[in-house]
Amino acid sequence: MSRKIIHGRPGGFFDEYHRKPGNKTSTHYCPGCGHGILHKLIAEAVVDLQMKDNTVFICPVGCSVFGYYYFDLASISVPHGRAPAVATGIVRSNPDCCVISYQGDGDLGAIGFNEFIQAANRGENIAVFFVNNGVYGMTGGQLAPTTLPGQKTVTSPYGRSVETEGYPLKVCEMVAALDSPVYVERVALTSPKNILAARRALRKALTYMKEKKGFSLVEFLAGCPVNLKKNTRETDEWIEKKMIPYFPVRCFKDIASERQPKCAPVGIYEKGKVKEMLLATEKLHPFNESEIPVPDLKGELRVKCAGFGGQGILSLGMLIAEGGHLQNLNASWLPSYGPEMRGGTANCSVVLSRDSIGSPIVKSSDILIAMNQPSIDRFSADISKNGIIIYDSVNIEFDNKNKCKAYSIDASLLAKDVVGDVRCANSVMLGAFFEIIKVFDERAFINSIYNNFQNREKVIELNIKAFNEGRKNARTLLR
Ligand SMILES: Cc1ncc(C[n+]2csc(CCOP(=O)(O)OP(=O)(O)O)c2C)c(N)n1
Ligand code: SF4
Repeated sequence: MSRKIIHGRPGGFFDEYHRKPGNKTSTHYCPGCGHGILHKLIAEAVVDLQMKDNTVFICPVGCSVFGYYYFDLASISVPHGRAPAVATGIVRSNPDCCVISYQGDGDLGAIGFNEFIQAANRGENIAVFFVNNGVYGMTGGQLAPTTLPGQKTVTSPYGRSVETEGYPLKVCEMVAALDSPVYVERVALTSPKNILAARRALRKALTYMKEKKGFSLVEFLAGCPVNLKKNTRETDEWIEKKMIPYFPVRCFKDIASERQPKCAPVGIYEKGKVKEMLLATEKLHPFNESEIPVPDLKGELRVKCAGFGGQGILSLGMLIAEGGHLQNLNASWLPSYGPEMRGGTANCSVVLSRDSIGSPIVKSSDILIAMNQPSIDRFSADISKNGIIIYDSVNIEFDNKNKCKAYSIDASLLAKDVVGDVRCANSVMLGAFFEIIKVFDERAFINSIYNNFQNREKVIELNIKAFNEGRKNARTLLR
């Protein structure tokens, strides 16, 4: 069999590495590094397979972080471990794109394992090229999930102990056990024979991706001579004698011929349709939102709602956000989850604006709605100049040291005694907020209550009652 010997650089590389500082003709990789060999195989393949113009190369964090110096491809740099998540975004929004998720063993096997395995399990139409050199190369040779038992690294100076660090992660074996992936192969970047096998494997993965057959993984056993403290020949020997017995080079799965090309996901991007889906109860709205005017709101209104988990703090934020949205404002709602949800404090940030919203995070709030003591203690200091605090008098003693505008609402009391359900205290606060802010239209907030408590007529009725009680209570304070 005759093979073309390429002199010079393959077409998938730039002729000159103009993006690279200093020397423009050689890569930054150490001699004998597996990344250099693999880069060359990719650069040849994308041209031979006529994929150069629609391939995105994802540069991970690790020694290959500067892949974009070399590849004359669309490229994108991503945070450590996030390549498959970004690749998913690219290929979902542009299904004709081919995306190479290029990752080291620290990147894929440690910090990014979840992104990786979920993308594999979803069967995304991407090719993952996994460079297993047994260490964290870039950061100085720390132990990686694939470091061999007994292998010394800077963080395992006595050798990897399977007692404490467990056994090396066999990524191909794990992925091959999933139903979605179509092709899984492990190869080694050592002898010419092995490199030719690697060349075939990566071309197969690229071809399947081009044919939209789904998820492919090729694991490349690669050398990192610097961190192994070996020369290049010794490194190849080490891979063949030590790594391959543990990580056998073979094809684990190749079922692309059984699969139909993946169809582009059907997205619903038309605004009216999205709204229709989100507001499934629109029919129930008592008010036609198109008749409700956009409120005269100057700049952004930044609201923080805070209280105990269980007080309906996140729904309160949602009611406000949706109330604004139903008046054609831009609205963001950002909940703070976590252990706070289990009996501790819960909070969420809401931003409303006629213009686009800069950040959904509310640090300095214009309005703080506080429903328990820890919340007012924690957030009252962050109130903006001229900001307003609305708090539940039943649960809070507020020492208004900064003399800001503060309204004490008997929310829990009114909810319990007048409305008949203490869980409606959040809607009492909603009514107080509405009355104090004075820029919104009542109809939008009523619609918001309908949307949030979909079809539960009794609950809607109680919450509207609570809303009106909150308004009444606030009016007595505003007189
Ligand atoms: C979020 C995050 N965590 C950790 C790091 C530090 N970091 C940079 S490269 C790297 C390890 C790279 O190892 P690997 O993925 O195996 O790639 P190699 O350098 O061996 O090719 C780490 C931990 C980082 N940059 N970002
Ligand atoms: S440190 Fe290792 S992985 Fe990084 S460039 Fe050098 S040989 Fe390659």
